[in-house]
Amino acid sequence: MAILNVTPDSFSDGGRIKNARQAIDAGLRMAEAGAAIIDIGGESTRPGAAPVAVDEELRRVMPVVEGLSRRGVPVSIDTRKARVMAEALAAGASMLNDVSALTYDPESLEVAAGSSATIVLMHMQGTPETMQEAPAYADVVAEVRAFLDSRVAACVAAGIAESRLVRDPGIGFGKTLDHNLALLRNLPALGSPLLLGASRKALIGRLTGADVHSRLPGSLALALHAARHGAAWVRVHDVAETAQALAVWAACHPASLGPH
Ligand code: PT1
Repeated sequence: MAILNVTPDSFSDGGRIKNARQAIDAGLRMAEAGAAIIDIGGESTRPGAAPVAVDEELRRVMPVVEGLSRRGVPVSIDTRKARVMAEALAAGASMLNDVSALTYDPESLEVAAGSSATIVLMHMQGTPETMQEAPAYADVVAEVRAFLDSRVAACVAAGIAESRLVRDPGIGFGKTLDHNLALLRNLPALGSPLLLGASRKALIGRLTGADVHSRLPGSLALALHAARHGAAWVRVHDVAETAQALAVWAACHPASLGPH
């Protein structure tokens, strides 16, 4: 899964049309580089980020969802809002990626149930604005597992086939370094299928001192770690580099991935 952020800070200048065109080009390049799906997001959910109004989020993401879908590129919509989900689905998105696991918007479960999309259910403690202030758990692995189980159960009760659901521990979402490491050391305990999003995240900086622009090696290590422990998906910025790392790794692990 390739990350395609369509937020003001992710584009230099120019109008919305120019930015949409740049984003579509970036998405096409990531698909060519080996991404199975492009995850389009118009509301940052990194630590400290403020919410975005629904109309603004739609203005950011819809031209890109439409542009990539029209060109046959599989699209995932990274949103917490039911209306953004519904419009992206209507334009051709085939995956819903919700960092709130369909808890933020009371209408999102119904939108998801009315679609045939694959749905990513992610764990977060708190909200993006404040989640890193004082994350606390008695047993982070058990609590994340229980939350994911409860969201899977809510989706199944709403009529969504369990085969459409993907679990995500939410690396960096209301977690200290130790919480993130406990989850990474216990991925199989979280259930399956699993998606891991750790690309360029702060834990790599905490472990190595690398700043956000120098975290490709750590990101590759985390992608390979996730694959080794059975993750079905990795959400990454650096598609070509990750695809190469996974292809070489898969050739050495014939049972795990790839055509061998
Ligand atoms: C993720 C994810 C996401 N991450 C899914 N969607 C972000 N399913 C956005 C940091 O610690 O992991 N899974 N959508 C980006 N959010 C963050 C969070 C970015 C923490 C950076 C950090 O640096």
